[in-house]
Amino acid sequence: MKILLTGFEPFGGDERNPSWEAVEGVANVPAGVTVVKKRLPVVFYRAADELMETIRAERPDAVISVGLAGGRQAVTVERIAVNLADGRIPDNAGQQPCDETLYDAGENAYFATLPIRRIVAAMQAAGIPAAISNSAGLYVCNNVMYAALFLAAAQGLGMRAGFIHLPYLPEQAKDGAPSLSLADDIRALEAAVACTADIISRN
Ligand code: PCA
Repeated sequence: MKILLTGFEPFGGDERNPSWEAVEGVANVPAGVTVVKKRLPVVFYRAADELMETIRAERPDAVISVGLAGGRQAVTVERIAVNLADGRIPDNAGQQPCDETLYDAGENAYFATLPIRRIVAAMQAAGIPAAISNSAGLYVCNNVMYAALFLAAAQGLGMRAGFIHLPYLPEQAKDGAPSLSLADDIRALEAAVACTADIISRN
């Protein structure tokens, strides 16, 4: 079984992005699971294109994409991706779409096909603050989550896909903003991989 994990480069003036650091750190995965890791640019459409190319090349059974949602208190497992791009800040290529449809051929939204509730429960059982989120935002993270689900739906791939947002690292959190350690981020992702692999192996 193959699981693709993606993280992002830093953006918005931050020097670090825990998403890629945590993906890089994932090591403890169930026997029989191969993890492929890919770092994505924080650039609308380019990130999604790179993800879709990697999916075509690697043919994973599941893709778990990861990003930073600074200000959130917990690791959040996203429920839904929407067919819209709207940048609160410019991306790393200076693009700042406003109320733009991502893909004309796509549905308005897709639900994650990862076992999101079980993943949250597994993270909590590991002592990590975790919750379901009902909005992945309208920035590059939503673009990437949407692209994987759109590709899977349009091409009838059996691949499951979804997205996990991480809080700030303690070093990034200013003015009392909530944060989580990189070690906890890594354990959260390992729980997500184990849960996803378990669901796939039962089908
Ligand atoms: N977070 C941004 C994009 C890259 C990242 O790590 C987002 O939530 O859209």
